[in-house]
Order: sequence, then structure tokens, then C-alpha cells
Amino acid sequence: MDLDAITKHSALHIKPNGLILQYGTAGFRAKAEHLDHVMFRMGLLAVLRSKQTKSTIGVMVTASHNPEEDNGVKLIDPLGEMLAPSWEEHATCLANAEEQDMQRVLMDISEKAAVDLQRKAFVVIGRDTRPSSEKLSQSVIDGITVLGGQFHDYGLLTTPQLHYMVCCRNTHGGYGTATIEGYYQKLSKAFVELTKQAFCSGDENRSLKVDCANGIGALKLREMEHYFSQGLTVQLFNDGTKGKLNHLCGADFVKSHQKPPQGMEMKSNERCCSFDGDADRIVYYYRDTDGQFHLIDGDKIATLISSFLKELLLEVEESLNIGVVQTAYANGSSTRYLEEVMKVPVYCTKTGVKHLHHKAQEFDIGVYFEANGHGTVLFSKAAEMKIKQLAEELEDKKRKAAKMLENMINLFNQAAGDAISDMLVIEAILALKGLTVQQWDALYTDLPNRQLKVKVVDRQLISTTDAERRAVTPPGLQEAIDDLVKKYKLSRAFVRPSGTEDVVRVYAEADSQARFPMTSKCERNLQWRTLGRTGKQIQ
Ligand code: G16
Repeated sequence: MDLDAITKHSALHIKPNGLILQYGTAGFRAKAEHLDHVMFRMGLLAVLRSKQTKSTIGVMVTASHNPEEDNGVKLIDPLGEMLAPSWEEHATCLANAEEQDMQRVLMDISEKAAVDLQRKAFVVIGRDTRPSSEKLSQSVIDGITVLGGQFHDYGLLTTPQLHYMVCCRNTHGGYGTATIEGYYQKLSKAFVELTKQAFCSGDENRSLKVDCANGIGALKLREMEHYFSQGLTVQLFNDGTKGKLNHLCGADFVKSHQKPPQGMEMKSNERCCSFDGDADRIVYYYRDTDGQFHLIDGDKIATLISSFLKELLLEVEESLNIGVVQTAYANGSSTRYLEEVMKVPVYCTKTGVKHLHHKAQEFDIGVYFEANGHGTVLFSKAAEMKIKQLAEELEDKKRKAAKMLENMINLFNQAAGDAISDMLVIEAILALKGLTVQQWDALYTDLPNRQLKVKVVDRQLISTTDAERRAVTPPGLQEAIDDLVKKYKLSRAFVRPSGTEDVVRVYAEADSQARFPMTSKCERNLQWRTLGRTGKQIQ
């Protein structure tokens, strides 16, 4: 390690005085102008992680659903998964080290993590379309090169595409080819194979309206659409040619406001969907003939997918188990439907796909989705092999079902939740089952719910337990929530500090819309107990 060179370069990426940042739900996020030093340092850290794991590591520059002025960075571990928790701690230490302590902190991390500094390192980089992303990714590169690491800069990519690239490289092509064409071809081939079976039975080419949140999803979907146009035509809105990233559009806006994005022309009963700013989330929706808006969120996506997979499994191989992983935000109706009607086991983890992903790995087929539309399906190696074998051995109807499962394995991006891949999965299932968006929506009725963002003085005063469903501090907050909740039927409410924005999230659901004074009472109580009386609710 050339410590002098590190000190010299670090001086070009000075940490703003007094700024403390945490590696949160999905990496570091803050106003873009505060992140130059973090980017440089994450370049350094990615090199150490690459040396330690003897693998390619990814660095994605994005703040996903956050406003355009923000930015962020996250590291991607060898199989395309989120960074290991012990390295999140190293990341926080390094990002917050004062200039004069940088060398010591780097040496400490190398020692604690037993990094062989003589090894080679390789890092791949991607970025979203934010105005600040290009310059910030140069700072990452500066960090990588000063530690002698080699890199490949993919430039503009969706976050899940970078996860895919990392996984492909570290499996030496076993997962797929680590190029953008490799990604397009792998997914499109599986999609076209699947939908061919649907169209044989008389269905026609389908079309879908996609709100791209004025982000990278638009660019990548444009590049990709001709690969799958045999099975689906997409019409893009909020493609970044005029509007601002994530502003009044995108999956996060649609989910939290429960209304359509601006800039989308919706006719009644048309199937529409929204991506978020880096295309790792997707939600669907439509307007009925009375003009009423219907949201189909991550919970209903998980239900559609798991019922389809379960049906196929019943046809070909009953011994493979399937489980669904959700978070506290999952609508109570979805959990009840999955457990009581579909009879699949459901688990709840903390917010953040890293937690859901981990839990989903315990099943032969693990379906995980956050209500906000972030999720995917994981197939264990044993399940993949079994399905492949059955697709060759079985005959007729059973063989067809096994082939469908095989194509599903290839269509999911198992490295990360992926709006493009999930969209193709959903479109394939709807086509194969001959389901309309209304029929899908009618699987169960969501309990009315509200989600608010509340600004308080210090959100870290709130700590939680039981997969974030109960508040531990400040004292009295949980009791106050319990008192409110017990007054209403089928009601549930919780508060938790966001790990991506400087806000507290408040969630409540109950049997009827009339119960929602509950949310604002929770909010007032929260502000009072965190002494954030100047705090305000933001939408
Ligand atoms: C990220 C995470 C998601 C999480 C979301 C909100 O999404 O990847 O798992 O649900 O943040 O987290 P929080 O409530 O802690 O702010 P994205 O799409 O912004 O990367």
C-alpha cells in the first residue's frame, strides 16, 4: 500500500468538516455535494474487499429513489449480493475517518479482515443518470487506482445490471455473459420462450405503458426493447427527455402517494407500471372504468409470482419447498392470503433487500418482495439442477411445466431485485395464465393503508425491534402506538427511521379508510417524543 500516494490523493477529496454518514439501508446517501470523499474512499475499500475475497467487486453510484440532488454509493459483493454487514462497518469507519487518520483506518481494516495486500484487485463500476454521477464515479476510480486496483467502468447502468455483471464475472460466465448484450440476450431469450407458449394458445402481442421515473431505466429499456418485441411492446413515459428524476413520478412516488405519475396518459383498464430512478423497483397500476386508481404493489407481485411457481411445482416436483419473505410494510391482507389461501410460509425481515435476500436463501425457491416493489426470486443450486433434469426427463404437460420453470430461473435476476426482469416475469405470467390486470388485482383486497415521511430533529433517537414492527426508544412511543391501534379493527402501525433519507417513516393500516386519523396521531406523538416539534410531515 503506497500510503503517501493515498494521503496525496485523499487531499483532493476532502471530507467536509463534521460530516458523519452511515452505510444505511442501501449504502451511503446524501446531497451529492457532500459525497466526493465517500466515493474516493469507497474506491479504496472496494480494492481491499476485492483482494480479500479474491473476486471482482462492484461499486454503483446511485441514490435510486432519492431526489435528483442526492447521490449515493453502494458496494456489491462477489455473487452480486449486497455488501456483507462486517464490511458495512468498515465502510462507515472509512467514510468518517478524519484526513490524518486515513492511513491508520485503512491498515486497521486490512488487519481485521486479513486482507492480503499483495493480491490483485478488480472492481467494476456503474452509475445512474444523475447530473452528479459521472464526476462522482471518477472519484471512485481515483480511489481504486491509487491502491493499484484494476477496473472496468460500465458507465450508465441500472443498479441490478451491475449486480448481474458482478455475478457473471465471479462465476466465470456461469450466470451469464458480463456484458450489456449478455444481459439483454439472457433475459429476452427466456421471456420469448415463455411467451411463445402463451401465444400458441391464441393470445396476441401485448403492450404495456412504463413510467421510467426520468431515470436510467428508460435508456436501458429503449436499448433492450427490440430483443423482446416479439412478446411485448412497451410505451415509455418520463423517459428523462424533459422531467426531473423521480419528481412526481417513479415507483416510490406512485406507491407512497397511491396515485398515477405525472406525464403518463392512462386509459381505463390499461396495464401500466413504474420503475424507480435506478430501475431496481417496479409497481403496477390501472384505472378502472369509474376512473378509480388501483395500485398493484410488491405484495401482489409476490403473490402472483409465488402462486404461479407453486402451481408449476405441484405439476413437476412437490418436494421442492417455496417460501415468501416480506417486511413490516407488507399489507396484512397479502400475508393472510399467502398463508391461509396459498398455504405458503411467510417470513418478515427488517427493511432492506439485503435482509430479505438472506432469508430467501433458506428455501429451494425463495420469493422476496418489499411492498415498495423491490424484490426477486432465488433458486437454490439443488432446485436449479433438479428442474433442469426434470425438463429433460419428463414428458408432455409435466415437461412443459418444467421447461417453464427453467425459463423462469433464467428470467429472474437472482443477483438483485430488477424492475426490467420483474416486468418481463410478470408479463410472461399474465400472458401464460391469460389474466387481466383486474383479475390479478382481485386476488385479494388490500387493507387501506397510509405511509408518511416525517422530518424530526434526530431520527436516530428511534430504535426498533421485532423486524422493525415495535419501537424500543424513545420511551413511551410504542405504548402510545399500541393505545391507538387497539381502538381499530385489523389495525397495525409502526415507525422506523429511514436508512436512505433523513426522515422517519410512519406506516398504518386498518379495516377502513375512516381509521386514518391514526396515522397523524402516530406522527404527532412521534414528533413530541423525539423533541422534533418543529418537524413536519413531508410528501
Ligand atoms: C432502498 C433499499 C430498499 C428499501 C428502500 C427504503 O431502496 O434497497 O430495500 O426498502 O431503500 O429504505 P428506507 O426505508 O430505509 O429508506 P432504493 O430503491 O432506494 O435503493
